[in-house]
Amino acid sequence: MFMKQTKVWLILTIALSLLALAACSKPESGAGEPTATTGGTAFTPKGNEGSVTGAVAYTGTPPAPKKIDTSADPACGAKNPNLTTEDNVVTNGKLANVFVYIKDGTTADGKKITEFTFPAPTTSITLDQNGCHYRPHVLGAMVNQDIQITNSDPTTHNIHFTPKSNPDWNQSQPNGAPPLMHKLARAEVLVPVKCNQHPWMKAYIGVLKHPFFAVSAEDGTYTIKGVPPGTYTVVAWHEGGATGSEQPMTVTVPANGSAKADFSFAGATASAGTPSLEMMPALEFPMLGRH
Ligand SMILES: [Cu+2]
Repeated sequence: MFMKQTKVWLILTIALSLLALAACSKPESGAGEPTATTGGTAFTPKGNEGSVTGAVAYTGTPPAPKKIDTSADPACGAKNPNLTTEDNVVTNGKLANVFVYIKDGTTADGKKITEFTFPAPTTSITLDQNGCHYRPHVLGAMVNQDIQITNSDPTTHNIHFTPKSNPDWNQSQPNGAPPLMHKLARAEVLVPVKCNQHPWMKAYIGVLKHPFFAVSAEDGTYTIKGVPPGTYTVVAWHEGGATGSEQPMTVTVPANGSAKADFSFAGATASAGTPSLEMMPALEFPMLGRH
């Protein structure tokens, strides 16, 4: 009799524990809530961080930027009569708008860089619609970082994020409307952004769980700061074709030092790497991401 009761209580206790576990592991319904702090170890700088730096070259003759026909919206032509395509911004053989980021690797003390967690920055990044094109054309954001979208034009834009791992999102923003805010809960390189009013408008946002990314400037240079010493795969992404092209490179960042990673692109495809078919959910762990 006593044994029987104990058994019943035992079964009940196990059942209740399982129920409690199930409740805890339910996906969060509060979209946009910070997810960067779940799982993994919080990254703590040790004061010996270094950097990855380099320049992105464009070999050969880049295709000349094409003039964009803005006649569909006279306000665009009036404000920006010489609007041109921005897929290859080349100055003296250097390529701008290349998104360079740490995709993978291990710190000097043997920890996977992808297993650290980082809080989303409290500062927002801004994507401006100005002269009927996006400024900047390529930008990076951290998971759950606020992206502020401003309209500096005397016309209506309808910004449209078209991600693969994050929800589709679009908003109309008339002239003079307050900034829109948006954020992406999952890592994705890169999220294409378009405008439903002006089909030529394009921007790309690289979204990562860590802050180790940069975009090449007009002189092709970039610097990724605050990188813990270690050996990493650094990837340079440049738009073109359906999903852009990627070039990986292995670098070792010394303590308090700098690793150099120069890249070179040519034409529509990368000269060293191969065109990438994956719009990679970099550093994205679907199972963890659901929590
Ligand atoms: Cu627009």
